Amino acid sequence: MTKPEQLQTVAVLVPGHFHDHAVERIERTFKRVKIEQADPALVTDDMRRNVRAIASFAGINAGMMDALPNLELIASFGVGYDSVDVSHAAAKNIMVTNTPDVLTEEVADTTIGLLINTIRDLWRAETWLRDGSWVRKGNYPLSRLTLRGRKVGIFGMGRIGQAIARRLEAFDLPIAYHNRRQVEGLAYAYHPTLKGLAEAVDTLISVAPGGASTEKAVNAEILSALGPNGVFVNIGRGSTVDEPALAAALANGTIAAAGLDVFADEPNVPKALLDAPNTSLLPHVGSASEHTRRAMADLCVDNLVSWFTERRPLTPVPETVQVKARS
Ligand code: NAP
Ligand code: 8YV
Repeated sequence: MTKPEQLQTVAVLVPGHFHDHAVERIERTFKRVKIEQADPALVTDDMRRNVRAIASFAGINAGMMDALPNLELIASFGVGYDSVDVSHAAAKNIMVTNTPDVLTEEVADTTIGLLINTIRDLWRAETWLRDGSWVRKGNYPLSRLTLRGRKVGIFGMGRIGQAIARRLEAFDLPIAYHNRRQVEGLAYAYHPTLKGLAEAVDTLISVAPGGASTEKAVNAEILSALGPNGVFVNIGRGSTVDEPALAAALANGTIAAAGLDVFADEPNVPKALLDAPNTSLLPHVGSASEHTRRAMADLCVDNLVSWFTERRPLTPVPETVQVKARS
């Protein structure tokens, strides 16, 4: 254990740009070590000898972990940690923490906004007002789609999925979901396959994590099962979608519209999705309010403090929960 007043001796590596409040707390509490990006080629001898933790937005790969023999903890900023090689971390006895719960309600709010924006064309209607079309051309055309009468399926009924479902209950819409395991005590209809869920609903919201088990899970077959009145919303990870298949489904009427906050190769968005008249696109802003990002920053740094003072993490990811602190 390190006494709180001795934390200044603990070197914490912070790659690239990081959240201002987190940086300020890390500087006040620990010895912050800067590196341009999480690239093992940039690791100096001094870092190799001294760095005991990383606090990062960015992905941390096996090479980066191997370059830092005294690394004990990766405090990842965000609930999704698909960009951290957690199996390598577990094998090397490195703890990984994330920032769950503190962003759940914010991300669920954003999802509902994106869903309505997509279905009721609100961003185009606002552009119509702002560019003078209302004055020159008259009323904005009626929206082709409505939320009324829809059946909603949630792919990834975890913390955020359940917060989205709670909101949708107030909209009087039936809700179903797909996870690998049924959630005990949850009254919504469970589908053991994503295809079964897509067949049963006309509105599919994906809030599943990234990673090998969900890679391109939303593909041509799933979109075809959703059908021509289908709306797809993705607030989870871009890697879960076959983007060329989605662009084709939007162009040929296989589904009606899509609302996307996340993309496979951020910040690059495929031109076919940008040009499609039936998409609503956001630049990964699910949790992006000052309030929620500050709460995420605090939890990220609280994990560092707890690890080095109490030798236990606050919010370890399941894959490294068994990792023990070195004495
Ligand atoms: P969570 O509580 O862990 O929920 C994830 C859910 O996905 C679980 O219910 C899990 O159930 C299910 N799942 C995982 N792998 C699956 C698979 N292969 N097939 C089917 N279902 C699967 O996580 P959360 O806090 O709700 O966050 C979910 C994700 O949202 C994050 O991982 C992140 O990628 C994304 N996110 C995005 C933003 C944004 O700004 N757009 C913000 C925050 C989070 P089973 O284990 O039973 O399958
Ligand atoms: C953040 C997210 O945009 O928490 C997540 O998984 O995707 C978002 O909240 C991201 O973590 C910022 O790095």
